[in-house]
Parts: sequence; C-alpha cells; structure tokens
Amino acid sequence: MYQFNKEDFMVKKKANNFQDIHVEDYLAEYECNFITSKTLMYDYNRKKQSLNGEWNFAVDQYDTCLRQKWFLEYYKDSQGFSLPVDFSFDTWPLINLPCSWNTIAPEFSIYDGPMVFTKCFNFSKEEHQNQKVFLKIGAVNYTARIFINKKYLGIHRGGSTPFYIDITDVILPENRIIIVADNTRRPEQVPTENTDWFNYGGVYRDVELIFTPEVFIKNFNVSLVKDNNFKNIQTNIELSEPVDGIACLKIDELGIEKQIQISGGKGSLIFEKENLELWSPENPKLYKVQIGYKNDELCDEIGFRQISVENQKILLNGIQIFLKGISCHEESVENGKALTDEERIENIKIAKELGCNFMRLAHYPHHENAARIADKLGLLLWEEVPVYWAIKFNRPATYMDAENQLKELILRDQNRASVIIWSVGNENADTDDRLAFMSNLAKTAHKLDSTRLVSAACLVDQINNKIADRLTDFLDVIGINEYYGWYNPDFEKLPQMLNNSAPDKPVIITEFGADALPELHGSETEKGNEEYQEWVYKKQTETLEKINFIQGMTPWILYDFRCPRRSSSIQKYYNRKGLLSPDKKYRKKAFYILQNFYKCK
Ligand code: GCB
Repeated sequence: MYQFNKEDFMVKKKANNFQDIHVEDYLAEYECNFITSKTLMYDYNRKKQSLNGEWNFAVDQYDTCLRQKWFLEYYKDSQGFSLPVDFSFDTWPLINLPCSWNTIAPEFSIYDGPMVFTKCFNFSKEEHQNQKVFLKIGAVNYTARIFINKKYLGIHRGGSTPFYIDITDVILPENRIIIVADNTRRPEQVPTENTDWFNYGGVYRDVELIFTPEVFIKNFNVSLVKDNNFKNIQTNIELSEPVDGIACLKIDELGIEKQIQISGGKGSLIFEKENLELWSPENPKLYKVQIGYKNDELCDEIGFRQISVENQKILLNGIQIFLKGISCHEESVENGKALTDEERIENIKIAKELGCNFMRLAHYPHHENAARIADKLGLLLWEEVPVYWAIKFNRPATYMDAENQLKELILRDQNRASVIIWSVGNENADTDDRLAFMSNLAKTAHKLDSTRLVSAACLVDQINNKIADRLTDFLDVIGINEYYGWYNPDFEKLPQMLNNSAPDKPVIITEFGADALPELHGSETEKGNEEYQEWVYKKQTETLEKINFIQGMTPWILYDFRCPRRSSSIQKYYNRKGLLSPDKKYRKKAFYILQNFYKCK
C-alpha cells in the first residue's frame, strides 16, 4: 500500500513564501490507490462490526481537509508549539450515518461539495486474531477519500456502489477514520453534471468492518445454466489468494453436497439436479446455499430461474412473459437516498398493488437490499448504471469509471434471481463515441454474466420517427423511452413510430408518462393535471398493447421525486410524473389506469 510521508506534503518551493494554500493541484496527491471492483467481495452473513451511528462532521466547501492534510492531525510543530488548526474533529457537530446530508437540516438541503466525516472506534486485535479486516462502505456520492490513523487509504469514484479496503495492517486498538465525501457534479463523471434527479450527498449506506479468515471466499455465484433444461446448476468460486484446494457447495434442502476443485484460487462446477423448484414472481422460491473453503463459510438464499429471449419474446423459465413494470428512483421524502428497508418493501408492495411483476431501478444502482427484498417478495428487476444523457464518451478515464461501476454492480448482485437485466445507460445520443463506449459496456456485462440480459434505455430516432439506434445491435432487449403525448405533443406519431420500426428483438418501453400535480384536476387537454396524465396512460397502453414486439413496459414513474431542473409552479422542484405523490400517500388517477391494464394483461 502506498503511504504518504511528511515529505510528500512539503511542496517544492517556488518562492520563499510558498505555502500549502498556494498549491493549485492539491488533488494530485490523492489520485492514487484507486478502490475498484477488483476489491469487491461477498460479505453477506460475514462477521461484522458496524461503524454506523454518530460521526463528527463539517462542511468543507473549499476542500481544506485535503489541501491542508487535516488527516495528519498536526497540532504541534517540530519545536512543540501548538499550531492554530482549522478543524476540531471531536467537537464538530454529530451526524448519524448513514444518511443523505440534505435531509438532516435546512442548511444542508441543497449543499453540493465536500463534507468531512470522522469517527474514533476501538478494535480488539485479540478477538480477531489471524483474521483479515476490511472496511466496507456501502455508498458515498460521488468521490470518497478515506483515511485511517493518519494514513491515506484510497479514493473511490461512483456514487452508488459499495467498496472495500483491506485495513488489516493499519487498524489499531484505537482508530480514527476520516471520509471526505464530495458530491460535486462534474462533467467528466458518471453521471455527468446534468441529470433529471436530485444530487443527494453523503455516506448514505452502511459503514462496517468485515472480518474474514486469511484466505477466504472472495466471490461466488450459483445459478441455472442457460440451456432450457432447468436442471443444470453452475457455480464459480474465487478465493482471495491464488491457492489450490477443495471448496464445498451445499444445498441441504436439495440433498446437494459437492466438492469443487480450486486451482490458482478459482474453481467451477456444473452438475445436474432434477425437480428444482424454479424462482418466479409468483413463486419466489429461495434455497439456502452454503459455500465453504477450509475455515471460511458463506451462506446465502438463492433462487434458480432462467431468463432468455427468443426472437421478439422474453422468456422466464422457458415461458413467455410480459414485463408489467414501473420505474422507480431511490428516494424518500424523509430519508433522501438513504431509504430504510421498510421503505424499500413499501415500494415493492405498491408496485405489486399496481399489478407489476417487474421494476426498473433507475438510473443508478440502488441499495443491495432492494434486490434481496425483490428476491423474497417476487419482483423482477432491471438494474442500471448512470451512463445518463451526455457523458464524456470520448474520455478513457470516464469509460473506466463507468465500467467499474458496472462491474461493482454485477459482482454485488450476481446471485439475485430477481435481477434479470443489466442496463448500460439511459437516453444517449447515437454518436460514434457513444457507440464505442456503450457497446463496450454491453460486452463487459455479457462477459461477466452470461445468465442475464443486457439492455439500455434508448431514444427514438426523431428524424425518421422509428427505433434505429446502433447500440441495439449489442443488446438482448431494446429499451425505448418515448414521450408521445408529453414532450412529443402529437400522440399520433406513436403508432407511426411503432409501424416504422421492425426490431428483431423484444422491446420494453422503458419510459412514457406525463407530469401531474397531485390533486390538481382539470380537463384532459390541459397539461399538468391528473386528467391529462390519465389520458396519456390510456392512450399509451391502448396503443402499445397492440404491438407484438413490445414485451414489457416501465412507465415513468412510481412516485414524484425531487428535481432541481424543474421550477414551474406545478413542479416546484419535483418531477411530477409519479403515479403517486412524493410521500406515496396519494394515488393519482393514472395509477388506476395502469393497474387496470396490468390486471387484464
Ligand atoms: C427521461 C429520463 C428521466 C426523466 C424523464 C422526464 O427521459 O430518462 O430521467 O426524469 O425523462 O421526466 O423527463
């Protein structure tokens, strides 16, 4: 691990009076130790110590923590004189992590920028002898720089995926951890600075220590082989070290106990099991699966199902399925992006009440529990990375960032039966750079996971009014966002667009919709009220129903969400295309149109 020493911070003097406040490129020192998907590990049901709860924090608008290296905690100079410092870690105000800082007090409600969090914690070496210790941070939006005990550990980019750092060699009986979380929107990030959702800040998913044996099971997957036989199970195991040995897979309920040869830290096995009870939304059957290697044992609940496409059809377990879906952002009025499990369950229950068997988790990876809950409650999922609108498609580092987020998502959720589609992005203009960027993402997703479908939410070719996006050649299912009746006022262009299109793959209408202020009523020709939204839903569903290649839909969106771009008197900084009010207490009229449509489908 790279470690700073004091000399690293002694800036080469350019003038006799040069000081650290004059360093323009102060961030360069922290552009090393990238924490990526390579460190991602399976931690479900592992021994843990939570670091959630009270942390001290300070807004650090000018990034002074990084500029002045507060983490070194120099309170005294070499002669022992007390220095004036610009921080006071332990008397800063307290915040309860995880949370979105925007929801804790009005003064932070629209703050974008760096925020510093610090906490002291104890650790017992005796209790964890011969174990490795990892720090896991569930998500920080967007850039996180981590310091422990005066050492810089690394940087993670990407606001919605977990990351892990091996801290075995730096953890002490008494520790100070510092996280500098920076949600500044920047054009080169993924997503870029312009999105149609609110840019929450903070350490908004769990912070915890994970304990493992010296050599441990880093990742594994268990799934059905995609061969239409529904009886062949495959498993792949990766250990933390390139060792040889035997791992063991057990599924007691099925009487399965298999040995897996490990060589160079990796092992795979395919075996047959008749009469598997397959997972589906109607029957979300999960089996308890145990994987062991020497003194390491992992346990998870895993469902077996096959998702495939055949010409223009989508098949679940070999049977054609129409994906009755709804899109959903990760947001709640009370908690911002830091939803509780109860709120996640509520979202799925409302989707079920609507008649859904499918949900699009837009536009970035939601919490890993969303898929765990969907596994249990029986809901198919579309998961997405925030390659949204105008990304810097010609910038290699931006590609690496996007690809890393995709890999972190896939590795995190690879055992979730509910997840059937990886989406590599949303609404991007069909340029050569974008094609190269997103087709590479699609190839990466296929390479990492041959058991799921790959898609993207594409735009309609507006000039020719048809589905004609070059990216679709690289996708298994085509997602199409269309707003006929809303942004595109001439509704009759929708049937024309569908007529003009002849996709050779299934299409999911990944978005349609209209804004409606909850409880605002009026005529169905007047935009912004519930009757207009209801009219759009009626027209859309009537039209889409007749089209063979349309195999699903995820209208935009389950409930209204915060949106800084939207300042009209109806919007009031909300996107009002929800079928429910932001607090989910009120169902708009269009809710019942979609519910009825799904009931009859
Ligand atoms: C879209 C975007 C979505 C927006 C929505 C809208 O096409 O994919 O993020 O929120 O339209 O309401 O304009």
